[in-house]
Amino acid sequence: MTDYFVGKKEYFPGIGKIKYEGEESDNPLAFKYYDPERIVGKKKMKDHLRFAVAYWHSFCADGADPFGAATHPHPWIVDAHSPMEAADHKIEAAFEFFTKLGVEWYAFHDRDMAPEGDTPLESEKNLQVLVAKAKVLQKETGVKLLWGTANLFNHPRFMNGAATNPEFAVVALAARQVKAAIDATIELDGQGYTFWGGREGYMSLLNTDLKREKEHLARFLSTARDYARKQGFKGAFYIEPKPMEPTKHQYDYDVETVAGFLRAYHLDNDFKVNIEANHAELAGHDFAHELETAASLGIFGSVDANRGEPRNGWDTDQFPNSYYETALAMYAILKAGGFTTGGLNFDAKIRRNSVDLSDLFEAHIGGMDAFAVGLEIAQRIIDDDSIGSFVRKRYASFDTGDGARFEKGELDLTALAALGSEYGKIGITSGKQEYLENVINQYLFGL
Ligand code: XLS
Ligand code: NI
Ligand code: NI
Repeated sequence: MTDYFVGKKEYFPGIGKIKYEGEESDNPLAFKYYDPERIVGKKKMKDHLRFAVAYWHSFCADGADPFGAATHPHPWIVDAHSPMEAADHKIEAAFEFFTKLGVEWYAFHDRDMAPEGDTPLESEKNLQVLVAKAKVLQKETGVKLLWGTANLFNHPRFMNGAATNPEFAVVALAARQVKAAIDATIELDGQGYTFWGGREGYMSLLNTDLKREKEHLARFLSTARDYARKQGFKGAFYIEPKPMEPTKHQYDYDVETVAGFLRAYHLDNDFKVNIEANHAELAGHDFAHELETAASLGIFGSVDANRGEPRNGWDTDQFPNSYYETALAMYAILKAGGFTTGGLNFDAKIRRNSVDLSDLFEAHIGGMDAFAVGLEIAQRIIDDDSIGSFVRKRYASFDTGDGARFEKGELDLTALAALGSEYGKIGITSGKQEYLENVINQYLFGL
């Protein structure tokens, strides 16, 4: 990858390529742990972690919240004379940022990249112009598309949902938008296409036909899948679970719910999950719980790497910084075999009062360092087989003999019950939770 900015304007002046300087460094604009070329296990760090920058948070979100106006003076917007010119500057700023940071992937919604036009056709044309530019920039910089998606939640027309909207005309418009976003994703050689259920859920059961809405969602996803496959899309489709916000109840509540839905509608061959840490927390789950659940069901796909604020009940989308959490997450991801099409997408935003241009860099650097530490720890746990061997032993009675026959379904209830003849010490075995928690802490402090 080359250092890149298009020459018209440098949007992050004074900031060069971010380098790995090691843990002794006190340079805020350097990696302390993320050393992209370093081999961990069998792969380079960068190939394990596959970091992606989220276009929407880093280049569109402006710091506005329900109580106050924008605070981020995006330099790529202030000197533009039209929405298309702003989009053109923004994509140049984005690729400058990706290359300076040394991230090889990005993710975007259609409307992040190109502004909505006055008609569906104009919106599509706007997107095509920016996609053509993105294609050139990808080629020049080596940055690739992790996944694309459509924003089906911002415009007022989607206030009652998109695929689950009670009005058919809105469903058709949503389909038109998804078709264009799939075309864009294919054109940019995206590894995946994500469906986060923006407003696919309900605010009140009193006005909702829940059965029909869920059937419509399944129908919509099947038709999108069929179209994309016909166009030659080989990547993964992801559903991104979230239990609430913006609706009171989102249909894609959590991984287990999504898995049941995918199976019920025979979508599980094409769809996997994109798991977001903050959404796991909103669903009352640990991040690692969602990752392990997905892996156990064979639908682990990609990750939206962020964190919530445990004392707030909403999607604060902060940058990840807890080594404990990244270690447990990377342990789950490595056990699942690592990423194939997916990666760690920073679906995270800097705070409203983070107004220095360098804040965006520092936020990503911290997140990348946190996952680099998590990866190192997870790899050590796997290499030592310290926890894995304990877990295997815990289930060893199913490896041979009657336990193995039970697993294979060779024992009916009468045969199984006949084997349950002793009381004695059976079942009185320690789960060793505290010991295992201590082991994790030992790894965290490098002892
Ligand atoms: C919102 C979601 C969203 C998706 C992409 O909570 O996290 O940002 O990742 O549509
Ligand atoms: Ni997300
Ligand atoms: Ni989110």
